[in-house]
Amino acid sequence: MTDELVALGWTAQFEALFEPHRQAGLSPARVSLEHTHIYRVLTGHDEWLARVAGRLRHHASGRADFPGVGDWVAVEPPSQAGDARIKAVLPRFSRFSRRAAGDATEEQVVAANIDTVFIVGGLDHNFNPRRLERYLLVAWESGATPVIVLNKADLVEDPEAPADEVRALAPAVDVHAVSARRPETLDALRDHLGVGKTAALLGSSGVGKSSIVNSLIGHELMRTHDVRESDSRGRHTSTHRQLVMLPGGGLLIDTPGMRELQLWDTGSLSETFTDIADLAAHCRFRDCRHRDEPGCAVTAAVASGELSEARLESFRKLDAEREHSSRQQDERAMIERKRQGRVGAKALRKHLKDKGRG
Ligand SMILES: Nc1nc2c(ncn2[C@@H]2O[C@H](COP(=O)(O)OP(=O)(O)OP(=O)(O)O)[C@@H](O)[C@H]2O)c(=O)[nH]1
Ligand SMILES: [Mg+2]
Ligand SMILES: [Zn+2]
Repeated sequence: MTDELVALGWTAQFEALFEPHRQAGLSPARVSLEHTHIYRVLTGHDEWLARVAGRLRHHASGRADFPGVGDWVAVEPPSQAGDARIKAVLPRFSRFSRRAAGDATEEQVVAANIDTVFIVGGLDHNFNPRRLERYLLVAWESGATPVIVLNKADLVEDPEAPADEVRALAPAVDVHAVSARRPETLDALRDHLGVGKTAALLGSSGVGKSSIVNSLIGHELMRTHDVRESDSRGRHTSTHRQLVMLPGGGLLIDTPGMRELQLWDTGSLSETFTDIADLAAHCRFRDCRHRDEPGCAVTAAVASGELSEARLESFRKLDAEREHSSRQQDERAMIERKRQGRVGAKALRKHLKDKGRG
C-alpha cells in the first residue's frame, strides 16, 4: 500500500479486494471525473483517461454497475496511443445514489466510497429546511455520515438562528453555518477531512458547493457562477461530478446541483425523523401509519403542538414516495430475473398482478 494510494482513500480492505486484479497485472485507480463515455482516473502517480472494457460493459445489468466518481477501479494502463481500460469496479463501501433522470427504476451513483456527505444549503432567501430533510434521508442510506452545511452565513445577521432551526430537525447530525467567502469558517468542515477521507458536496444549484471547494483548496479550481442578488438560485454552473484532493489531505467530490432529488433505496425514515420514530414507539399499533389509527402517539403530538404538522406532512410524503419507489424497483428486479431466465413468464405475470392489487 503506497502513501500515494492511501492519500487517495485506499485502505487495507480495498487492497484485499484488489488481490486477484493485481495477479492479473492491473493497477488500482480512483475515478475523479466522469464524462459520457470516458473517465479520468488517478493512480497516485498519474492521471489517465480511461474507457470501460467491453467485458465489463457486457456484464453490466444496469447503470449502477458502471464506474462512478469516487469508485476504485482495476485498470489496464494506457497503451501507446490509446486510453487506459477499466476492467472492473471494486465493491463500494458507501454510495450516494439517486434515481436516474428520465428512468424511475434506474439507479444512478452520484458519488462512491464517501465517508461524509456535506449537505449544502444556502442561508440566503433560498433557505429551505424541507429540502435538507430530503437530502438527509438519502444521505443516511448512502452509508456515509451526513453533515449539514449552511453556506452564505455572511449574508445574514444571525446565522445561528436558522442553524438551530435545522438542528431541531436533525438532532443526530452536525450542523455548521459557514461562508465560502470567509475561509476561517470552513475549519469545521476540515475536521471531517483527514488524510484519505472523502466527502461529497450535495445540494441545490447556487448554494455555493463549488465556492466551498475553491475556498478549501485555496484557489479557483472550480468554475462558479456569479448570480445577481435578485436571483441567488443561479443557473447550473457545475456540469460534472469531480473528485479533488485538498492540500492538507482529504478528498472532496463536487457535484452539480440537482433539480429534483429522486429518492433511491431509502430503507428507513427513522434516522432522519428521530423525533417521529421516538413518538411512534408509543403508538398502539406497531405498524401504525400515523394517519387515523386509534392510540397514535404521533398525531397526538401534533394535536398537542409538540410536533409540527409540516414535519409530519414531510414524513408522510417521503414515506409514500419511498414505498412507491421500492415497489417499482421490486418490479424491475423481477423483470431482470426473467430476462436472465431465472423465473418464468407465468411467475412474472402473477407478481405484477399481485403488485397491482397491493
Ligand atoms: N455571499 C456569498 N455568496 C456566495 C457564497 N458561496 C457562494 N456564493 C455565491 O453563490 C453563487 C453560486 O456559487 P457556486 O459555488 O457556483 O454554487 P454551486 O452550488 O456550485 O452551484 P451549481 O454548480 O450550479 O450546483 C456564486 O455567485 C458565488 O459567488 C458565500 O458564502 N457568500
Ligand atoms: Mg458548482
Ligand atoms: Zn402512530
